Amino acid sequence: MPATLYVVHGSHPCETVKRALEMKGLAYKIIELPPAMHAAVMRLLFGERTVPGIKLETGEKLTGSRTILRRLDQLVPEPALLPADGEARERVLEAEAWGDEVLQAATRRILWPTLLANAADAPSFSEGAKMPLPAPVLKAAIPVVARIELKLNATSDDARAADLQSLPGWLEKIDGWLADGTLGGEQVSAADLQIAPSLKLLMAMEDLRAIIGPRPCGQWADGLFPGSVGRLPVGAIPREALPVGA
Ligand SMILES: N[C@@H](CCC(=O)N[C@@H](CS)C(=O)NCC(=O)O)C(=O)O
Repeated sequence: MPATLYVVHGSHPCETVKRALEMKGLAYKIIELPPAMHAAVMRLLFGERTVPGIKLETGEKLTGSRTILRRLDQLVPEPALLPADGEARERVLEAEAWGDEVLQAATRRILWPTLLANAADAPSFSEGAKMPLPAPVLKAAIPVVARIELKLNATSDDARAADLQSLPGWLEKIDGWLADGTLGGEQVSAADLQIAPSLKLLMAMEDLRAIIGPRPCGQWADGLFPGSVGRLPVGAIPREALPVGA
C-alpha cells in the first residue's frame, strides 16, 4: 500500500510534502479535501485539523509538514533533507521553523481576505483540482469558504495589512539566507521546501509578484516550484495595504 497524503488543492505546506515524497521516490496517492471542510475531516481522521496529513505504509498517521519531513528522512535517508554538518543543519532547521511558523501562517492571513474581496477571480485557485466543482457551485461556495478560513486563520483586512508591512523585512531575511547558503544549496533542503511554496502562493497575487518576483528569493522560488495555482490581478490588494514604497 503506498502512502496516502491528505491535502487541500494549492495549500503551500501540502506542496512541501508532495515534493519531499517525490524527492524520496516514495509512491503516494492523494486525497484532496475541500477547503474549510477539510478541518473537520482532518480532525476525525488524524485528531488534528490541518493539512497536510499522511498515512504511511508503516500505518503511522502524521500531520504537520515538518514532522512529516523528519519522518521521511528517517524512512528514506537519501537524498537527505537536512545537511549532515551540525552547524549547517542548525541553520536549515532554524530557517525551516521560521518558514513554517512565520511565513506559512502569514501567507494564509494575507491570501484569505484577498480571496474574499476578489471572489470573482478566486476560481483560478481550484484549477487543476482533482474534483473541480461546477462554476456556479464554486461561485456560491467561495465567499462562505473564505469567511470560515478568515476565522480559522484569525485574519482580517487589518491582520493582512500588518503582515504586509512586515513582508519587505521577511524578503530581506530570505534573500540573506540565499546569499549565505542556508537556502538554495546544491541539495534541496527541508527549509527550501518549506519557504519556496509560501513565496509562490504569495506571488499568485500579482500585487505581491511585483514586489517578490524580481528579487533573488522570487526567482529562486519560481525555479524550484515552476508551477502555480491561482492568480489574483493587480489591484486585488488595496494600494494602501501594500508595503510602503511598493
Ligand atoms: N504549519 C502546519 C499547519 C498547516 C496548516 O495550517 N494548513 C492549513 C492549510 S494551508 C490548514 O489545514 N488549516 C486549517 C485550520 O487551521 O483549521 C504544517 O506545516 O503542516
